[in-house]
Amino acid sequence: MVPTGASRPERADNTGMPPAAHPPTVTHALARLARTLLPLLVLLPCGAALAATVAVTDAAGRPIRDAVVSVVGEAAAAAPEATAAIQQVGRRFDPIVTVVRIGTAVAFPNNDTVRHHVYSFSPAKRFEIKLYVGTPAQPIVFDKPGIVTLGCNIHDRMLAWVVVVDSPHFAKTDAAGVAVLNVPPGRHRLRVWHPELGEEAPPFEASLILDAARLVPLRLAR
Ligand SMILES: [Cu+2]
Repeated sequence: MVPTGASRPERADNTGMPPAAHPPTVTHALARLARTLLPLLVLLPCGAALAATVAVTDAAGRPIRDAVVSVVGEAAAAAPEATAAIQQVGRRFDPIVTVVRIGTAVAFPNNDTVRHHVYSFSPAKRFEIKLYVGTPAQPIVFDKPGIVTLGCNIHDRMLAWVVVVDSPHFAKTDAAGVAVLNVPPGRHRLRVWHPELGEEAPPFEASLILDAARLVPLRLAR
């Protein structure tokens, strides 16, 4: 039997067949396979938590990039003292979507020569960093869960989002719509958010059985 790409990657590993030996279906399938195999090979000897991969698509089956996937209902530990950065470059925020755990301090380095004025009116975090260049001395600590929409007072087109999650397990999908979660195998309740859903929409949730050997489809269809 020829493995069908992403569905049973461990078979490909056992047979020693390189990805190139698979039917040339779609390059996406191979990319996903590689993405699935790599964490599998790295993490298998450790036991416990394994890298589980989910493939987020829209209702038509097209991959969705920059979707945030988090695991719901896991006990939250103390503040992680984590940090992140969202730069401004070319009059854009980079990255456009950032997912952080509650308590994360986010820096907003301005790498442009023009000044930016970063702000948010979102209930989950209201703040502003008035006209500045370089990196502000104080990062912004995101201390409540929710969706935070970022803007720039000078450049109306600048938009970005910070998704603040109350969960130790979260990831953002890549261009192929794939997110990697380091969770124990088994059933997990996943929450998915994407900028097109906006701040107000109820979160999309799905209960899925995850394991390290399978790319689990997650279709955003209500
Ligand atoms: Cu600006």
